[in-house]
Amino acid sequence: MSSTTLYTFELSVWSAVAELAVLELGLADKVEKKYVDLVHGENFKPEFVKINENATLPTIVGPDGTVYKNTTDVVNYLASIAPVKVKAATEITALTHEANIDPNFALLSARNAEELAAKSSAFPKVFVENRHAGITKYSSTPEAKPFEALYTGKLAGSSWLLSLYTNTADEATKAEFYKASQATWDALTVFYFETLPAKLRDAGAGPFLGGEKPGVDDFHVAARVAHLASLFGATKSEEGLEAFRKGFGGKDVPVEIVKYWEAWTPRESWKQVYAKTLH
Ligand SMILES: N[C@@H](CCC(=O)N[C@@H](CS)C(=O)NCC(=O)O)C(=O)O
Ligand SMILES: *[C@@H]1O[C@H](CO)[C@@H](O)[C@H](O)[C@H]1NC(C)=O
Ligand SMILES: *[C@@H]1O[C@H](CO)[C@@H](O)[C@H](O)[C@H]1NC(C)=O
Repeated sequence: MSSTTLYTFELSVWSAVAELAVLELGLADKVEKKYVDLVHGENFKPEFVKINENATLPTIVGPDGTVYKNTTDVVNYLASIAPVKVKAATEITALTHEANIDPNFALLSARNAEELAAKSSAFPKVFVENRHAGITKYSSTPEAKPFEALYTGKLAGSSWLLSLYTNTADEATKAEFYKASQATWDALTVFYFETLPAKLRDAGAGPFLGGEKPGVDDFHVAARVAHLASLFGATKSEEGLEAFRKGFGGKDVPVEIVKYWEAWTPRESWKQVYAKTLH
């Protein structure tokens, strides 16, 4: 192996972190991208699970065969080989990955029956169904045998989601799901209205956490703000801030977030990564 391979997907929030990093760090010529269709559960193909036993994107296989299996490791590795030097990760990177603000759970979350019904006739339903079909298919192959624990866990999770999304879950299961969803949105509200604005203020003149140009923290944070806007229905960058305001019930968007959005959206990297749609 001689090149660096990035396993990625165009609708994946965490893959977008790696894709922004590749472009901002001047690595586009050095990194070969391979697409893994998460919407159809292709990340659960045993061939991919052999590479990353967590079956997640982004994943990088370096020239010496070393595998970087989570977003933090992937981006830190990219920064370490880049011709362009940027500010290294701080605790902000870890904050963006806290389990209580998981963006992929936020996508599927529903705080009440109305929200669940709405999502059950939209993209989240398609994702839940196809992903479940993918896990079911790949888990039953002989090649899946060595990874039984992964498949058993993923199948349990996806069966639970499917029961909610096909309205076959019992009342207690639904109530628990609504509660978990509410907790995630409460935590997201704190993150976007308090934690992140405070970190941006502490960063000084900015406009990025990394200073005049984006640093490692900024790749993680940028993908999260883009993803949040998409959860609120924005597909284009121009719609992002209004979607953000409406999505949080009409509360003014913190000025730090407005400035941050305005600093990112004109950049070439952002325009390329979000060319088709915010995600
Ligand atoms: N902690 C992991 C999370 C990565 C992750 O969950 N990625 C999503 C895509 S944004 C994924 O691969 N999901 C696979 C699935 O459908 O379970 C990281 O930081 O890389
Ligand atoms: C794999 O997933 C487990 C459980 O979520 C997590 O603790 C572990 O850190 C993950 N591995 C990597 C390389 O991120
Ligand atoms: C990423 O993977 C590394 C190596 O397996 C692990 O030490 C680290 O805890 C993981 N980080 C996250 C945020 O999952």
